[in-house]
Amino acid sequence: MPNKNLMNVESHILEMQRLHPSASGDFTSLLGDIAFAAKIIAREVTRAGLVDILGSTGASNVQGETVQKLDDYANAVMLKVVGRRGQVCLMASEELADPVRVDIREGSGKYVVVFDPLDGSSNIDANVSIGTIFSIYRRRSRLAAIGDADLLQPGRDLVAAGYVVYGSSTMFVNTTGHGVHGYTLDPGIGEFLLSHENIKIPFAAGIYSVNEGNEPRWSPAVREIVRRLKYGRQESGGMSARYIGSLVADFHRDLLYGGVFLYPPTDRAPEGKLRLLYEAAPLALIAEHAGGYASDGRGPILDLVPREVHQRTPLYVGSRETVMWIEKMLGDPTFGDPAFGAGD
Ligand code: P6P
Repeated sequence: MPNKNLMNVESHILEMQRLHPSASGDFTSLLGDIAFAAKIIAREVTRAGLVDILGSTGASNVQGETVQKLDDYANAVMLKVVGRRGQVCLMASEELADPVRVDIREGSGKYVVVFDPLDGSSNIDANVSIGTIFSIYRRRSRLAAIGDADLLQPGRDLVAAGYVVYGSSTMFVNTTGHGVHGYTLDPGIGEFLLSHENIKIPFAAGIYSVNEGNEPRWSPAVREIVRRLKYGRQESGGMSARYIGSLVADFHRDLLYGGVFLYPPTDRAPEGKLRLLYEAAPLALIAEHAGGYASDGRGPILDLVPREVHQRTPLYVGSRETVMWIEKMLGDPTFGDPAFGAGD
């Protein structure tokens, strides 16, 4: 095996694809395209303060959220770069109301890609880390009959998923089914170099990440769960609170250090705020392939079959022991109900 420190993302994925003798190279080149798009986005994110790209376009997206100029830019880059070589037949984006069919003049059109081009963009002006999240599914239908069956697939059927975090450095983290690996961008040579091989998330969390400003809007059970995370449970003492309000940055830290990220339902958002297809499912795949777990409070995120492209879901993701405990508590109808004591 060549010197791993000089392994860029393309060659590392190629190395892993050797495990699939029938691989055509489409998958490897698709991931290479996503890495290329990430470098272009990283360049603009890094210099956003220097050119007139900061701030809002004034428009709003399908979510009703103000679209930041960098959102627009990142979305355009992903649409233009990803699948430009015929590997992709269909794309969906947080920034687009409807999916986009890719005109396959040549190539297999074997894959479907869904993405959040720039998550956490409300933090752009404050120079807080933001990120791109993506999922790759295999097309299920004939090219002429592409539709929801190809797009609305459960996370369990993902062939790859990952994110790019634009922070103190730019890091590309993904899984193609052979472990979770992180690649750090060396701007001097414009390459993502393997820096975090085979990431494993600690079994028990030491950090909890949740917007505690929403506490008045949570159920009694969720309030009791967060209270326990803070004050300690039998198995472990209280945890540290870390919350940036940028999903990719919060998730990335919890993945590396061992933590649990929670976005529970509220009275305003009974299905939660985060989107299943291009936020929860790809991060759930990363978490599970790193030894963690992701739940919607009732069961595995990866088993959920989306009903529509922008569907939201509650999300509890991170260290396996802690997320499993949360899911168990939420499954107990008496937990957190004052009439039954604080539960457990
Ligand atoms: P809240 C950013 O807008 C985002 O979609 C995620 O990146 C982040 O985790 C979440 O919303 C933060 O939401 O309600 O805590 O501000």
